[in-house]
Order: sequence, then structure tokens, then C-alpha cells
Amino acid sequence: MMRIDILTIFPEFFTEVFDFGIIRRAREAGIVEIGVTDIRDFAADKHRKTDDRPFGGGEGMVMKCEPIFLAVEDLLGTAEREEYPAGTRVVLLTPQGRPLDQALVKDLSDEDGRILIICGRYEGIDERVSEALVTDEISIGDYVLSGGEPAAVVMTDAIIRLLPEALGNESSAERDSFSDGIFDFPNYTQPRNFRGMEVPEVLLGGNHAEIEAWRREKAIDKTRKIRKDLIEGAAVEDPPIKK
Ligand code: 6GU
Repeated sequence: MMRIDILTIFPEFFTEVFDFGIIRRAREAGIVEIGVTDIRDFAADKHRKTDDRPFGGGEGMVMKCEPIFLAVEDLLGTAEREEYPAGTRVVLLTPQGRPLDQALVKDLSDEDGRILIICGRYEGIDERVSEALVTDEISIGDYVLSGGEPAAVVMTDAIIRLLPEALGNESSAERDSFSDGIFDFPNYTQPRNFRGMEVPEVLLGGNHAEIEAWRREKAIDKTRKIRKDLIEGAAVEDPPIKK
């Protein structure tokens, strides 16, 4: 079983977010266990302060290192990165991290693994957390969130759905957008005509080779239009001839 622990100053943020769909089923099936730890429970002072003003001056507050060290020590029984048991990752979610992509998700998705996810807040977090605790600093994209909590949900979802037996349809992850480096092909279902918008003829014909070719062409077309950078990195042969 995989174990994911989220360290946050807003534990209530996660009360229902993991109770739906694939994540709920994976938890119920014992494929993954998710724990949420309130960093504030490890604040030593009587005001339970988890942040303070930055040394050197400047705007905003900085998350203190001690409560985070104590929380990680409590969960793992050690604070030394070198001593983590094999398969343990301590992730700091921060806009200054390595961008999360499907390859990194796959790397993190270990059916017997253990991941601690530290949600950064405010203007920053004491650098000693990165220096001594963290194995991976990760960002979910080039935009700024007010905290790592939404990113923790994103990352957790992406990891869990890749665990063996998490998906109802075993082959779905193989067919994912991005598993071959480009977008998924467009899908249609009933009705064949919706307000004058027709389902493409080729999909109704039952010619599987033709359907396959059409889907690949559409997937490449759409990827090229929206994410040219993906086409350059993907194993995509000749551009399809435009009709
Ligand atoms: Cl992980 N945290 C914050 N605060 N902002 C982000 C992010 C993370 N990833 C992208 N923007």
C-alpha cells in the first residue's frame, strides 16, 4: 500500500476532497492511505505560531522550520534525508520547484512508496526545510497560488490514478493524454446530431483502421495548434497532409 501524508496549516482544506471517484475507490480498496497532519500541532510556543518575520527584513511572513521538522520527524521517525527508508519522498510544494509533468508523476507513483507533501504558505518557507528535509521541490505550473494545498490535491490525484489497480479500466492510463506525449483524440457519444452538430462520419462507419488514422491525425492537429512544444518532444512522424 502507498501512503501519502500532507502537512498543512489548513487541514480542513482536505476534509472531503479525497472522497470522490478513483481516489475514494483506491482508498477503500486499500491501494493508498492518505493522512493529513496539522503543522500547527507541532508549533512549540504557546501561541502555536507557524510563521515569523524574515531575517534581513522585507515584506511578509516566513513559515518557521521547527514545526515542519517536528512534524516530519513524528511521521517518519527521522529528520535526516539520508536516513529515510527506501521509497520515501519528502516533497515541498513551491512555485520555485521543478515543474510537475507526467514523467515526474510516474516516478512518484510507487505502490509501496511513502510521500510526505509539505504545503508551503505565505511568502515563503525557511530554507532549512529544503536544505535538510526535502527530497523534491515541486511546482505545478508557472503561476502563483496562495499556498501549496491545491497543488497537493493535483499531485495526489495524478499519482494515485497511476497506481496498479486504481483505475477501473486497467488500460486507461496507457491511453492517457500525454502517455505518448501528445493530446488525446476527440471523443463523441450519443446523440449523433445535437443541435445540428454532427458526429464525424468516420466514427460511425466501423472501419477501425480508418478510425485509428483519423484519431491520430486529430490528436496531432490539436496538439500542434495548442502545444507546439509537445509535438517537438514527441515521437510524431510526418505532419498529416491538410485537406
Ligand atoms: Cl506548488 N505552490 C504555490 N504557492 N504556487 C504554485 C505552486 C505551488 N505551483 C504553481 N504555483
